[in-house]
Amino acid sequence: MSSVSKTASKTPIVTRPNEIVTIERHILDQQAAHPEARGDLSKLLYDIALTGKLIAREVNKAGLVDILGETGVTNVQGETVQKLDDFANECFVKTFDHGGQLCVMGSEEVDDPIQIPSKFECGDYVLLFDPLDGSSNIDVNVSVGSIWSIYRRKTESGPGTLEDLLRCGAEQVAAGYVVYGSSTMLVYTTGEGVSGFTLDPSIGEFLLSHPDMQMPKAGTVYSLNEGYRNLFFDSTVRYLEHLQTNDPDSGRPHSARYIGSMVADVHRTLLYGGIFMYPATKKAPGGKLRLMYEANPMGMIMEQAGGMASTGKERILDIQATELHQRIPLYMGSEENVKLAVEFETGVR
Ligand code: AHM
Ligand code: MG
Repeated sequence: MSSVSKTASKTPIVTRPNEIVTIERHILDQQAAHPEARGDLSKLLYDIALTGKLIAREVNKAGLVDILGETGVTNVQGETVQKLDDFANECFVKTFDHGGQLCVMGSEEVDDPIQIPSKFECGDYVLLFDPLDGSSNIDVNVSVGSIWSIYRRKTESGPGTLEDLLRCGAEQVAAGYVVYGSSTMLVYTTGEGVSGFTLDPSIGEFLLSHPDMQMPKAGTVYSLNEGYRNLFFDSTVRYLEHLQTNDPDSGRPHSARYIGSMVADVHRTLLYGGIFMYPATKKAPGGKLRLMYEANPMGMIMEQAGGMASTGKERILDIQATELHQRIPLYMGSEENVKLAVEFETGVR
């Protein structure tokens, strides 16, 4: 492949639905296509929507923090104001620890596995989540998000263990994210394509706004923290130089866009095409982003939308996790763009 096609789409490919479909209805319709399903996965997905709404409500109030009270202190109502990432983490835990569908959870904010309290039943599924990714951006009103993935347990019964959490991304049964932006959107997959829902805050419902999301095969936007250029390995620098070389026939130079909030950067990449990357650096040879909480769920979304997700050398979803908070270099986005990045990273170019 010589380069990314110059006919790459600059407008998102979005099919507008003709009907009003709530996320509940969509989940029910998906479940109906699987008569053998017991409804546990559906219940988990309803609760993801609930958690997204609870966190959206608090994120939207973030700008009022000076009026309502600083985090960590007592506000005028006599309540302690929590840091938003702690609040988001607690929202996930409190929503999911008693439903009977999960046997264990893992959170980017918590060092160890989160067990289901013994007074509640354990179920067949496992939930991993990054409750509020990019939270350092909240003070400047930049979009942040929650990322999650669901697996079937590996152990037979009882409380879940590390074995249930340390998985290969290809085993995910569902994954998605909620982006708290100019509107709140929930995007998810159960392995049958990707659907996007926009929160109508006036009725408190996620409505299907982006059915069957497919990303462009190629795009002309690259997204990474170029401030680390001097720390990148030669293969990455050569790839960047290629993207920046003037070659109008093949659509170069590409444009750079980097928010520094993964959910927002990946969401844009899903809609417009192109590539989002967080490569290995000489300072962080294993990369920064987390395999279980960020790379796997976003990788599944990308693949289900027709894109790719790679470490630069291998498919993200093929990696067997060995540590709960394992980091990984990351290249994800349109198929042509990721293939080209892999060619540079593997020395083919
Ligand atoms: P976090 O989990 O501590 O929020 O870090 C993850 C974030 C991502 O949202 C983003 O892509 C990346 O860190 C930005 O890192 P950098 O500031 O090094 O570019
Ligand atoms: Mg994160």
